[in-house]
Amino acid sequence: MAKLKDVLAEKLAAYREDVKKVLATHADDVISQVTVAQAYGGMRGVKGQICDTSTVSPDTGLIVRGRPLAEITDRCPEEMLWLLLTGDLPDAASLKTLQDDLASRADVPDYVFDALRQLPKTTHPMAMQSMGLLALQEGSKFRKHYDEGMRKEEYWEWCLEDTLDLLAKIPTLTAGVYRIRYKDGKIIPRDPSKDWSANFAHMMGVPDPTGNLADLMRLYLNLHADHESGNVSANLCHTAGSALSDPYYAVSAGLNGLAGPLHGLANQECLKFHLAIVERFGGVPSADQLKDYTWELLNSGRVVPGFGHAVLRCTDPRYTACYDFAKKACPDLPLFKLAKLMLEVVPAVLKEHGKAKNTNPNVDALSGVLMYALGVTEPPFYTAIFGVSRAIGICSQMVLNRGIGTPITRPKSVTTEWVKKQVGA
Ligand code: AMX
Repeated sequence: MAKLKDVLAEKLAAYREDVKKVLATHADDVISQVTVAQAYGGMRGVKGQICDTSTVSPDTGLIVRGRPLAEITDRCPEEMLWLLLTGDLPDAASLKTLQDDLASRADVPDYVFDALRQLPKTTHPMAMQSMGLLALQEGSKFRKHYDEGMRKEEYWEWCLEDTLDLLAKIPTLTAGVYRIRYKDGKIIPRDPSKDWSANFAHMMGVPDPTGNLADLMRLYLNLHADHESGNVSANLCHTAGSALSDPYYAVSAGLNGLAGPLHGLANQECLKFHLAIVERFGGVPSADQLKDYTWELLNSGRVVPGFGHAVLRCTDPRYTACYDFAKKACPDLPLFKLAKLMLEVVPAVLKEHGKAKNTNPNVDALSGVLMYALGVTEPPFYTAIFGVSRAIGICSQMVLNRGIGTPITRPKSVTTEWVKKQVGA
Protein backbone atom coordinates (compact mmCIF):
# COMPACT_ATOMS: atom_id res chain seq x y z
CA MET A 1 0.00 0.00 0.00
CA ALA A 2 1.35 3.44 -0.93
CA LYS A 3 0.27 6.98 -0.14
CA LEU A 4 -0.30 9.23 -3.14
CA LYS A 5 1.86 12.02 -1.72
CA ASP A 6 4.85 9.70 -1.10
CA VAL A 7 4.63 8.18 -4.60
CA LEU A 8 4.32 11.62 -6.10
CA ALA A 9 7.31 12.98 -4.16
CA GLU A 10 9.48 10.25 -5.68
CA LYS A 11 8.07 10.64 -9.19
CA LEU A 12 8.42 14.41 -9.09
CA ALA A 13 12.08 14.20 -8.17
CA ALA A 14 12.74 12.13 -11.31
CA TYR A 15 10.44 14.32 -13.44
CA ARG A 16 12.23 17.50 -12.32
CA GLU A 17 15.59 15.97 -13.25
CA ASP A 18 14.26 14.92 -16.64
CA VAL A 19 12.97 18.41 -17.42
CA LYS A 20 16.19 19.98 -16.13
CA LYS A 21 18.27 17.78 -18.44
CA VAL A 22 16.17 18.55 -21.52
CA LEU A 23 16.40 22.25 -20.78
CA ALA A 24 20.12 22.12 -20.06
CA THR A 25 20.94 20.57 -23.42
CA HIS A 26 18.14 21.73 -25.76
CA ALA A 27 16.80 25.03 -24.40
CA ASP A 28 17.20 26.83 -27.74
CA ASP A 29 16.01 24.07 -30.07
CA VAL A 30 12.90 25.00 -32.08
CA ILE A 31 9.80 22.77 -31.62
CA SER A 32 7.13 24.86 -33.31
CA GLN A 33 6.55 27.83 -35.58
CA VAL A 34 3.62 30.24 -35.73
CA THR A 35 1.90 31.42 -38.88
CA VAL A 36 -0.20 34.54 -39.20
CA ALA A 37 -3.30 32.33 -39.49
CA GLN A 38 -2.45 30.60 -36.22
CA ALA A 39 -1.87 33.88 -34.41
CA TYR A 40 -5.32 35.09 -35.50
CA GLY A 41 -6.84 31.60 -35.19
CA GLY A 42 -6.72 30.68 -31.52
CA MET A 43 -3.13 29.38 -31.69
CA ARG A 44 -4.43 26.13 -33.18
CA GLY A 45 -1.59 23.61 -33.45
CA VAL A 46 1.09 25.86 -31.91
CA LYS A 47 3.24 23.73 -29.62
CA GLY A 48 3.91 26.24 -26.88
CA GLN A 49 3.02 24.52 -23.64
CA ILE A 50 4.00 21.29 -21.87
CA CYS A 51 1.46 18.82 -20.50
CA ASP A 52 2.61 15.41 -19.27
CA THR A 53 -0.67 14.07 -17.88
CA SER A 54 -2.22 13.26 -21.25
CA THR A 55 -2.01 13.97 -24.95
CA VAL A 56 -4.64 14.09 -27.68
CA SER A 57 -3.75 12.40 -30.92
CA PRO A 58 -5.81 13.71 -33.87
CA ASP A 59 -6.14 10.15 -35.22
CA THR A 60 -6.87 8.17 -32.07
CA GLY A 61 -7.98 10.63 -29.41
CA LEU A 62 -7.04 10.84 -25.77
CA ILE A 63 -3.96 9.04 -24.48
CA VAL A 64 -3.48 9.19 -20.71
CA ARG A 65 0.10 8.67 -19.58
CA GLY A 66 0.75 6.47 -22.60
CA ARG A 67 -2.52 4.51 -22.27
CA PRO A 68 -5.19 4.98 -24.96
CA LEU A 69 -8.47 5.92 -23.31
CA ALA A 70 -10.24 2.76 -24.54
CA GLU A 71 -7.92 0.70 -22.31
CA ILE A 72 -8.90 2.50 -19.12
CA THR A 73 -12.62 3.26 -19.48
CA ASP A 74 -13.43 0.60 -16.87
CA ARG A 75 -11.37 2.38 -14.20
CA CYS A 76 -12.85 4.69 -11.59
CA PRO A 77 -12.09 8.44 -11.41
CA GLU A 78 -9.93 8.02 -8.31
CA GLU A 79 -7.70 5.62 -10.31
CA MET A 80 -7.63 8.19 -13.10
CA LEU A 81 -6.42 10.83 -10.63
CA TRP A 82 -3.63 8.56 -9.43
CA LEU A 83 -2.67 7.73 -13.00
CA LEU A 84 -2.62 11.37 -14.11
CA LEU A 85 -0.46 12.40 -11.19
CA THR A 86 1.99 9.52 -11.03
CA GLY A 87 1.92 7.83 -14.45
CA ASP A 88 0.84 4.48 -12.94
CA LEU A 89 -2.42 2.92 -11.83
CA PRO A 90 -2.70 2.31 -8.08
CA ASP A 91 -2.91 -1.17 -6.58
CA ALA A 92 -6.13 -2.02 -4.70
CA ALA A 93 -4.77 -1.07 -1.26
CA SER A 94 -3.36 2.27 -2.45
CA LEU A 95 -6.64 3.07 -4.19
CA LYS A 96 -8.52 2.37 -0.96
CA THR A 97 -6.19 4.71 0.95
CA LEU A 98 -6.85 7.47 -1.56
CA GLN A 99 -10.61 6.87 -1.45
CA ASP A 100 -10.61 6.98 2.37
CA ASP A 101 -8.56 10.17 2.30
CA LEU A 102 -11.01 11.81 -0.12
CA ALA A 103 -13.98 10.67 1.97
CA SER A 104 -12.46 12.30 5.06
CA ARG A 105 -12.26 15.67 3.24
CA ALA A 106 -15.65 15.64 1.49
CA ASP A 107 -17.75 17.85 3.79
CA VAL A 108 -18.74 21.27 2.46
CA PRO A 109 -19.49 23.90 5.14
CA ASP A 110 -23.09 25.09 5.38
CA TYR A 111 -22.15 28.72 4.64
CA VAL A 112 -21.32 27.71 1.05
CA PHE A 113 -24.80 26.29 0.44
CA ASP A 114 -26.37 29.22 2.31
CA ALA A 115 -24.58 31.61 -0.05
CA LEU A 116 -25.76 29.66 -3.10
CA ARG A 117 -29.33 29.70 -1.81
CA GLN A 118 -29.27 33.51 -1.96
CA LEU A 119 -28.81 33.49 -5.75
CA PRO A 120 -31.75 33.99 -8.12
CA LYS A 121 -33.45 30.70 -8.96
CA THR A 122 -32.50 31.18 -12.60
CA THR A 123 -28.74 31.23 -11.94
CA HIS A 124 -26.89 28.76 -14.19
CA PRO A 125 -25.50 25.69 -12.36
CA MET A 126 -22.04 26.46 -13.80
CA ALA A 127 -22.08 29.89 -12.18
CA MET A 128 -23.19 28.28 -8.91
CA GLN A 129 -20.46 25.62 -9.10
CA SER A 130 -17.79 28.20 -9.82
CA MET A 131 -19.03 30.52 -7.05
CA GLY A 132 -19.20 27.57 -4.66
CA LEU A 133 -15.53 26.85 -5.29
CA LEU A 134 -14.65 30.49 -4.72
CA ALA A 135 -16.61 30.37 -1.47
CA LEU A 136 -14.39 27.44 -0.45
CA GLN A 137 -11.22 29.37 -1.31
CA GLU A 138 -11.15 30.71 2.24
CA GLY A 139 -9.89 27.24 3.26
CA SER A 140 -6.98 27.15 0.81
CA LYS A 141 -3.89 25.67 2.47
CA PHE A 142 -1.74 26.74 -0.50
CA ARG A 143 -2.68 30.37 0.04
CA LYS A 144 -2.23 30.12 3.82
CA HIS A 145 1.25 28.64 3.47
CA TYR A 146 2.17 31.10 0.73
CA ASP A 147 1.20 33.93 3.08
CA GLU A 148 3.41 32.35 5.72
CA GLY A 149 6.36 32.32 3.32
CA MET A 150 6.49 28.75 2.00
CA ARG A 151 9.48 27.87 -0.16
CA LYS A 152 9.12 27.15 -3.88
CA GLU A 153 9.99 23.45 -3.34
CA GLU A 154 6.92 23.13 -1.12
CA TYR A 155 4.44 24.59 -3.64
CA TRP A 156 3.41 21.21 -5.04
CA GLU A 157 2.74 19.73 -1.61
CA TRP A 158 0.21 22.40 -0.64
CA CYS A 159 -1.18 22.43 -4.16
CA LEU A 160 -1.75 18.68 -3.72
CA GLU A 161 -3.39 19.26 -0.33
CA ASP A 162 -5.80 21.79 -1.87
CA THR A 163 -6.34 19.46 -4.82
CA LEU A 164 -7.39 16.59 -2.57
CA ASP A 165 -9.67 18.88 -0.55
CA LEU A 166 -11.17 20.40 -3.69
CA LEU A 167 -11.68 17.08 -5.48
CA ALA A 168 -13.20 15.56 -2.34
CA LYS A 169 -15.62 18.46 -1.98
CA ILE A 170 -16.61 19.17 -5.57
CA PRO A 171 -19.10 16.26 -5.82
CA THR A 172 -20.71 17.35 -2.51
CA LEU A 173 -20.79 20.96 -3.70
CA THR A 174 -22.14 20.13 -7.15
CA ALA A 175 -24.79 17.72 -5.89
CA GLY A 176 -25.78 20.56 -3.52
CA VAL A 177 -26.07 22.90 -6.50
CA TYR A 178 -28.44 20.37 -8.07
CA ARG A 179 -30.56 20.11 -4.91
CA ILE A 180 -30.75 23.89 -4.50
CA ARG A 181 -31.31 24.72 -8.16
CA TYR A 182 -33.71 21.97 -9.14
CA LYS A 183 -35.02 20.13 -6.06
CA ASP A 184 -36.18 20.96 -2.54
CA GLY A 185 -32.88 22.60 -1.51
CA LYS A 186 -32.16 19.96 1.15
CA ILE A 187 -28.61 18.60 1.05
CA ILE A 188 -28.38 14.80 1.01
CA PRO A 189 -25.55 13.52 3.24
CA ARG A 190 -22.82 11.28 1.81
CA ASP A 191 -23.12 7.52 2.09
CA PRO A 192 -19.84 6.25 3.59
CA SER A 193 -20.29 2.88 1.88
CA LYS A 194 -20.10 4.43 -1.60
CA ASP A 195 -17.09 5.63 -3.58
CA TRP A 196 -16.52 9.11 -5.03
CA SER A 197 -18.71 8.86 -8.15
CA ALA A 198 -21.44 6.66 -6.65
CA ASN A 199 -21.71 9.18 -3.82
CA PHE A 200 -22.11 12.00 -6.31
CA ALA A 201 -25.06 10.18 -7.90
CA HIS A 202 -26.43 9.39 -4.44
CA MET A 203 -26.19 13.01 -3.20
CA MET A 204 -28.05 14.28 -6.27
CA GLY A 205 -30.99 12.24 -5.04
CA VAL A 206 -32.16 11.03 -8.45
CA PRO A 207 -33.90 7.64 -8.10
CA ASP A 208 -31.56 4.98 -9.49
CA PRO A 209 -33.27 1.60 -9.05
CA THR A 210 -31.06 -0.16 -11.63
CA GLY A 211 -27.77 1.40 -10.51
CA ASN A 212 -27.27 2.55 -14.11
CA LEU A 213 -26.96 6.22 -13.12
CA ALA A 214 -24.16 5.45 -10.65
CA ASP A 215 -22.43 3.40 -13.37
CA LEU A 216 -22.85 6.22 -15.87
CA MET A 217 -21.39 8.73 -13.40
CA ARG A 218 -18.38 6.52 -12.82
CA LEU A 219 -17.81 6.26 -16.58
CA TYR A 220 -18.57 9.90 -17.33
CA LEU A 221 -16.43 11.28 -14.51
CA ASN A 222 -13.58 9.08 -15.66
CA LEU A 223 -13.87 9.97 -19.37
CA HIS A 224 -13.96 13.77 -18.99
CA ALA A 225 -11.10 14.22 -16.54
CA ASP A 226 -8.26 15.28 -18.81
CA HIS A 227 -7.71 16.25 -22.45
CA GLU A 228 -4.17 17.65 -22.46
CA SER A 229 -3.72 21.33 -21.58
CA GLY A 230 -4.50 23.44 -24.64
CA ASN A 231 -8.30 23.21 -24.32
CA VAL A 232 -10.09 26.21 -22.85
CA SER A 233 -10.77 24.89 -19.33
CA ALA A 234 -7.28 23.42 -18.86
CA ASN A 235 -5.58 26.43 -20.38
CA LEU A 236 -7.46 28.87 -18.16
CA CYS A 237 -6.67 26.86 -15.05
CA HIS A 238 -3.05 26.54 -16.16
CA THR A 239 -2.71 30.29 -16.64
CA ALA A 240 -4.38 31.25 -13.36
CA GLY A 241 -2.34 28.60 -11.51
CA SER A 242 0.87 29.89 -13.07
CA ALA A 243 0.28 33.20 -11.25
CA LEU A 244 0.22 31.07 -8.07
CA SER A 245 -3.49 31.63 -7.69
CA ASP A 246 -4.49 28.72 -5.46
CA PRO A 247 -6.39 25.71 -6.85
CA TYR A 248 -9.80 27.11 -5.88
CA TYR A 249 -9.23 30.25 -7.94
CA ALA A 250 -7.56 28.36 -10.76
CA VAL A 251 -10.18 25.61 -11.10
CA SER A 252 -12.94 28.22 -10.89
CA ALA A 253 -11.27 30.02 -13.81
CA GLY A 254 -11.18 26.73 -15.75
CA LEU A 255 -14.86 26.07 -15.03
CA ASN A 256 -15.80 29.53 -16.26
CA GLY A 257 -14.32 28.55 -19.62
CA LEU A 258 -15.93 25.13 -19.54
CA ALA A 259 -19.24 27.00 -19.32
CA GLY A 260 -18.90 28.21 -22.94
CA PRO A 261 -21.19 26.64 -25.59
CA LEU A 262 -18.26 25.79 -27.84
CA HIS A 263 -16.61 23.87 -25.00
CA GLY A 264 -18.31 22.14 -22.05
CA LEU A 265 -21.75 23.64 -22.52
CA ALA A 266 -22.05 21.70 -25.78
CA ASN A 267 -23.53 18.74 -23.87
CA GLN A 268 -26.44 20.93 -22.75
CA GLU A 269 -26.82 22.35 -26.24
CA CYS A 270 -26.69 18.89 -27.69
CA LEU A 271 -29.51 17.51 -25.61
CA LYS A 272 -31.57 20.63 -26.35
CA PHE A 273 -30.94 19.92 -30.03
CA HIS A 274 -32.16 16.32 -29.64
CA LEU A 275 -35.27 17.40 -27.71
CA ALA A 276 -36.11 20.15 -30.23
CA ILE A 277 -35.98 17.60 -33.05
CA VAL A 278 -38.24 15.16 -31.20
CA GLU A 279 -40.68 17.98 -30.49
CA ARG A 280 -40.67 19.24 -34.08
CA PHE A 281 -41.28 15.79 -35.60
CA GLY A 282 -43.28 14.21 -32.78
CA GLY A 283 -40.59 11.54 -32.34
CA VAL A 284 -37.53 10.31 -34.21
CA PRO A 285 -37.62 11.86 -37.71
CA SER A 286 -36.73 10.18 -40.98
CA ALA A 287 -33.19 10.58 -42.30
CA ASP A 288 -34.40 13.11 -44.87
CA GLN A 289 -36.21 15.17 -42.26
CA LEU A 290 -33.10 15.20 -40.04
CA LYS A 291 -30.96 16.21 -42.99
CA ASP A 292 -33.25 19.17 -43.75
CA TYR A 293 -33.33 20.15 -40.09
CA THR A 294 -29.53 20.10 -39.85
CA TRP A 295 -29.25 22.29 -42.95
CA GLU A 296 -31.78 24.69 -41.43
CA LEU A 297 -29.56 24.99 -38.36
CA LEU A 298 -26.40 25.52 -40.40
CA ASN A 299 -28.07 28.04 -42.70
CA SER A 300 -29.16 30.04 -39.67
CA GLY A 301 -25.45 30.40 -38.86
CA ARG A 302 -25.38 28.01 -35.92
CA VAL A 303 -23.14 25.03 -35.21
CA VAL A 304 -24.32 21.44 -34.85
CA PRO A 305 -23.54 20.70 -31.21
CA GLY A 306 -21.71 17.47 -30.47
CA PHE A 307 -19.85 17.36 -33.78
CA GLY A 308 -16.42 18.62 -34.75
CA HIS A 309 -13.32 19.23 -32.67
CA ALA A 310 -10.39 21.62 -32.59
CA VAL A 311 -7.80 18.81 -32.46
CA LEU A 312 -9.45 15.45 -33.12
CA ARG A 313 -9.85 14.23 -36.67
CA CYS A 314 -11.55 10.95 -35.71
CA THR A 315 -14.56 9.85 -33.70
CA ASP A 316 -13.87 10.87 -30.12
CA PRO A 317 -13.13 7.66 -28.11
CA ARG A 318 -15.08 9.27 -25.26
CA TYR A 319 -18.12 9.28 -27.57
CA THR A 320 -17.49 5.61 -28.37
CA ALA A 321 -17.42 4.75 -24.66
CA CYS A 322 -20.78 6.53 -24.16
CA TYR A 323 -22.18 4.79 -27.23
CA ASP A 324 -21.20 1.36 -25.88
CA PHE A 325 -22.76 2.24 -22.53
CA ALA A 326 -26.01 3.34 -24.22
CA LYS A 327 -26.14 0.12 -26.25
CA LYS A 328 -26.20 -1.81 -22.97
CA ALA A 329 -28.19 0.54 -20.72
CA CYS A 330 -30.91 1.93 -23.01
CA PRO A 331 -30.79 0.37 -26.50
CA ASP A 332 -34.45 1.06 -27.23
CA LEU A 333 -34.58 4.63 -26.02
CA PRO A 334 -35.97 6.92 -28.78
CA LEU A 335 -33.30 9.57 -28.03
CA PHE A 336 -30.58 6.96 -28.53
CA LYS A 337 -32.20 5.98 -31.84
CA LEU A 338 -32.06 9.64 -32.79
CA ALA A 339 -28.40 9.83 -31.76
CA LYS A 340 -27.68 6.83 -34.02
CA LEU A 341 -29.54 8.50 -36.87
CA MET A 342 -27.45 11.64 -36.34
CA LEU A 343 -24.36 9.54 -36.72
CA GLU A 344 -25.60 8.55 -40.19
CA VAL A 345 -26.83 11.97 -41.26
CA VAL A 346 -24.85 14.81 -39.63
CA PRO A 347 -21.29 13.97 -40.76
CA ALA A 348 -22.43 13.82 -44.39
CA VAL A 349 -24.22 17.18 -44.08
CA LEU A 350 -21.18 18.77 -42.42
CA LYS A 351 -18.97 17.40 -45.20
CA GLU A 352 -21.22 18.91 -47.83
CA HIS A 353 -21.32 22.17 -45.86
CA GLY A 354 -17.56 22.10 -46.25
CA LYS A 355 -16.38 24.06 -43.22
CA ALA A 356 -15.77 21.75 -40.28
CA LYS A 357 -12.38 20.01 -40.39
CA ASN A 358 -13.74 17.15 -38.32
CA THR A 359 -17.28 15.96 -39.04
CA ASN A 360 -17.30 13.17 -36.44
CA PRO A 361 -19.13 13.21 -33.10
CA ASN A 362 -17.31 14.47 -30.02
CA VAL A 363 -17.72 13.60 -26.34
CA ASP A 364 -20.78 15.78 -25.90
CA ALA A 365 -22.92 14.21 -28.62
CA LEU A 366 -24.34 11.43 -26.46
CA SER A 367 -23.61 12.09 -22.80
CA GLY A 368 -26.65 14.37 -22.33
CA VAL A 369 -28.92 11.75 -23.87
CA LEU A 370 -27.67 9.22 -21.34
CA MET A 371 -28.09 11.58 -18.38
CA TYR A 372 -31.59 12.41 -19.55
CA ALA A 373 -32.51 8.76 -20.01
CA LEU A 374 -31.32 7.94 -16.51
CA GLY A 375 -33.31 10.67 -14.79
CA VAL A 376 -31.12 13.80 -14.82
CA THR A 377 -33.56 15.79 -16.90
CA GLU A 378 -32.07 19.27 -16.43
CA PRO A 379 -29.70 19.92 -19.38
CA PRO A 380 -28.10 23.07 -17.84
CA PHE A 381 -26.72 20.82 -15.10
CA TYR A 382 -24.74 18.59 -17.48
CA THR A 383 -21.78 20.93 -17.79
CA ALA A 384 -21.51 21.07 -13.99
CA ILE A 385 -21.11 17.27 -14.03
CA PHE A 386 -18.42 17.74 -16.68
CA GLY A 387 -16.82 20.25 -14.29
CA VAL A 388 -16.64 17.69 -11.45
CA SER A 389 -14.66 15.45 -13.75
CA ARG A 390 -12.53 18.11 -15.46
CA ALA A 391 -11.33 19.30 -12.04
CA ILE A 392 -9.41 16.00 -11.75
CA GLY A 393 -7.32 16.65 -14.84
CA ILE A 394 -6.68 20.34 -14.41
CA CYS A 395 -5.76 19.92 -10.74
CA SER A 396 -3.34 17.11 -11.67
CA GLN A 397 -1.71 19.34 -14.28
CA MET A 398 -1.43 22.12 -11.71
CA VAL A 399 0.26 19.91 -9.10
CA LEU A 400 2.82 18.74 -11.68
CA ASN A 401 3.43 22.31 -12.82
CA ARG A 402 4.07 23.46 -9.26
CA GLY A 403 6.28 20.38 -8.89
CA ILE A 404 8.59 21.35 -11.74
CA GLY A 405 8.42 25.07 -11.04
CA THR A 406 6.61 26.11 -14.23
CA PRO A 407 6.81 29.91 -14.35
CA ILE A 408 4.02 32.40 -14.90
CA THR A 409 2.41 32.14 -18.36
CA ARG A 410 3.12 35.16 -20.53
CA PRO A 411 3.06 34.63 -24.31
CA LYS A 412 3.90 37.67 -26.40
CA SER A 413 1.06 39.32 -28.26
CA VAL A 414 1.65 41.52 -31.28
CA THR A 415 -0.44 44.15 -33.04
CA THR A 416 -1.96 43.90 -36.52
CA GLU A 417 0.36 46.75 -37.55
CA TRP A 418 3.35 44.68 -36.36
CA VAL A 419 2.14 41.65 -38.35
CA LYS A 420 1.71 43.75 -41.50
CA LYS A 421 5.22 45.15 -41.18
CA GLN A 422 6.70 41.75 -40.36
CA VAL A 423 5.21 40.05 -43.44
CA GLY A 424 5.54 43.06 -45.73
CA ALA A 425 1.78 43.38 -46.26
N1 AMX B 1 -21.26 22.68 -36.93
C1 AMX B 1 -21.15 23.73 -37.80
N2 AMX B 1 -20.00 24.30 -38.14
C2 AMX B 1 -18.87 23.78 -37.60
C3 AMX B 1 -18.90 22.68 -36.73
C4 AMX B 1 -20.16 22.13 -36.38
N3 AMX B 1 -20.30 21.13 -35.53
N4 AMX B 1 -17.64 22.38 -36.36
C5 AMX B 1 -16.85 23.29 -36.98
N5 AMX B 1 -17.60 24.13 -37.71
C6 AMX B 1 -17.16 25.30 -38.46
C7 AMX B 1 -16.51 26.29 -37.49
O1 AMX B 1 -17.50 27.07 -36.81
C8 AMX B 1 -15.64 27.09 -38.41
O2 AMX B 1 -16.46 28.01 -39.10
P1 AMX B 1 -15.94 29.48 -39.45
O3 AMX B 1 -14.78 29.27 -40.36
O4 AMX B 1 -17.11 30.14 -40.05
O5 AMX B 1 -15.52 30.10 -38.14
C9 AMX B 1 -15.17 26.03 -39.42
O6 AMX B 1 -16.14 24.96 -39.35
C10 AMX B 1 -13.81 25.46 -39.12
O7 AMX B 1 -13.81 24.98 -37.81
P2 AMX B 1 -12.81 23.82 -37.34
O8 AMX B 1 -11.41 24.30 -37.58
O9 AMX B 1 -13.20 22.52 -37.90
O10 AMX B 1 -13.12 23.76 -35.78
P3 AMX B 1 -12.68 24.79 -34.67
O11 AMX B 1 -11.40 24.31 -34.09
O12 AMX B 1 -12.77 26.20 -35.10
O13 AMX B 1 -13.86 24.57 -33.59
C11 AMX B 1 -15.36 23.37 -32.26
C12 AMX B 1 -13.97 23.39 -32.86
C13 AMX B 1 -15.48 22.21 -31.29
C14 AMX B 1 -15.59 24.66 -31.46
C15 AMX B 1 -16.40 23.24 -33.40
O14 AMX B 1 -16.23 22.00 -34.05
C16 AMX B 1 -17.83 23.38 -32.93
O15 AMX B 1 -18.31 24.51 -32.78
N6 AMX B 1 -18.54 22.22 -32.66
C17 AMX B 1 -19.87 22.27 -32.14
C18 AMX B 1 -19.84 22.59 -30.65
C19 AMX B 1 -19.30 21.40 -29.87
O16 AMX B 1 -19.73 20.29 -30.05
N7 AMX B 1 -18.36 21.69 -28.94
C20 AMX B 1 -17.81 20.66 -28.06
C21 AMX B 1 -16.39 20.28 -28.36
C22 AMX B 1 -15.85 19.32 -27.34
C23 AMX B 1 -15.65 20.02 -26.03
O17 AMX B 1 -14.81 20.90 -25.89
N8 AMX B 1 -16.44 19.70 -25.03
